[in-house]
Amino acid sequence: MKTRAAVAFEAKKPLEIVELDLEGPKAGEVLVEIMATGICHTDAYTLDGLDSEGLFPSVLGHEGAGIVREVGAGVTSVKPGDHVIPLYTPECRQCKSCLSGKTNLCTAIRATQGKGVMPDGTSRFSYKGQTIYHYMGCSTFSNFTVLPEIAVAKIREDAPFDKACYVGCGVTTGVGAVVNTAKVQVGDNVVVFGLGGIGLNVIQGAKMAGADKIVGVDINPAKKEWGEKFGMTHFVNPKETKDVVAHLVELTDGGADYSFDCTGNTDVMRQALECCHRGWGTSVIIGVAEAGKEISTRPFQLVTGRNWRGTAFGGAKGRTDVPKIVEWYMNGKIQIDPMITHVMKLDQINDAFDLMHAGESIRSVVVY
Ligand code: NAD
Ligand code: AHE
Ligand code: ZN
Repeated sequence: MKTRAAVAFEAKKPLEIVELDLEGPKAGEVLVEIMATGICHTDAYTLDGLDSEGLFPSVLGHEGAGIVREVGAGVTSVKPGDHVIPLYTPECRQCKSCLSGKTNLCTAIRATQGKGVMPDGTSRFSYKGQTIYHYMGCSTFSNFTVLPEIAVAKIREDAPFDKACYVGCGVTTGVGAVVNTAKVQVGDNVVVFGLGGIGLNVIQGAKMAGADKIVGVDINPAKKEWGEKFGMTHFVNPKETKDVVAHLVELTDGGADYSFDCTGNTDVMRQALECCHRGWGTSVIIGVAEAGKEISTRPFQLVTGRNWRGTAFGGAKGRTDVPKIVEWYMNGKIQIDPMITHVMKLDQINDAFDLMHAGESIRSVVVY
């Protein structure tokens, strides 16, 4: 079949809207009509050529929602007409990682996913006979896409696609980092670096968990008002603060119980660790750093009890947890609507990247 898609033909070049050829689903795969997709900073990072796994030409996008239109042989968990969210972190429930109960990082198809192909080693997308690669196993910047069955979460049918798509990455990552990874407790003090599409979800997760102080840190002063909408109690602008770490330690009465990096900047990651409380504070890295970057700190920071860890997709097990997060949204436990600042058609998708880089959007959503 044909599908309209925004294709990343080369790094650092705008996406091009073209008609691609799309092969139907093979065994264990499903064809999904994407109804809406968010644009996450990770898409921009890959398009900017900063991802060591980045492949071109490819169809980016990993934050979508849509409807199953066709299933391949052997598919049993979903059927045509089901509403689903594509999962860049699948859940096979059979691999060592899934069975461990210790991680959400299913390994069933990770190797082929990183190579931009389906589990059988081939791509379903092509353009004028040339292979176009999949991205993070999702490729939601295409109106139709093919996904392995284990990489779709079935959601309730009354959830609006233009909001539910955000659960495909940003909402789950931010809220999940708080509830699944850090397991923030009532009364904890939390510091969040980077108040974008992820950081604001960390803030709303921390508020939901009953955190006491929720300190937001951002170099963009406009983010103060944004943080306050979701439960931030204090705002720090590093550009106006002499010693950010010392200031945060003082604000949190000795240091954060939990801090979160949502910037992808390795210098910020160090500050996030070092503002944690001596003896127990834990810093969670969410931000994705550009290829070649490394984190550093004095080992003394760890010797004296600070913990450094990271999280992907908020530690969420996709097929199990994503439908629950959609429920939380539908029941009013978490907010999504105010964070979706821009809604556009596919042919305007490059504007979404410009808005993100200019710090003018929280989330842009393309509706097909
Ligand atoms: P975004 O562009 O919406 O937000 C980034 C925010 O960080 C902006 O508000 C910006 O002003 C702020 N910022 C930038 N430099 C800063 C600095 N030096 N100090 C303080 N604040 C600073 O991006 P996003 O979509 O929220 O994504 C944030 C990061 O999380 C990206 O690196 C993205 O790739 C990553 N991410 C990771 C996961 C995961 O599973 N681990 C999932 C989604 C996104
Ligand atoms: N491909 C990059 C790493 C990118 C990365 O860390 N991706 C996160 C999700 S970001 C979503 O916006 C992730 O899930 N990581 C776990 C995984 O298995 O990819 C690189 O550095 O090579
Ligand atoms: Zn993302």
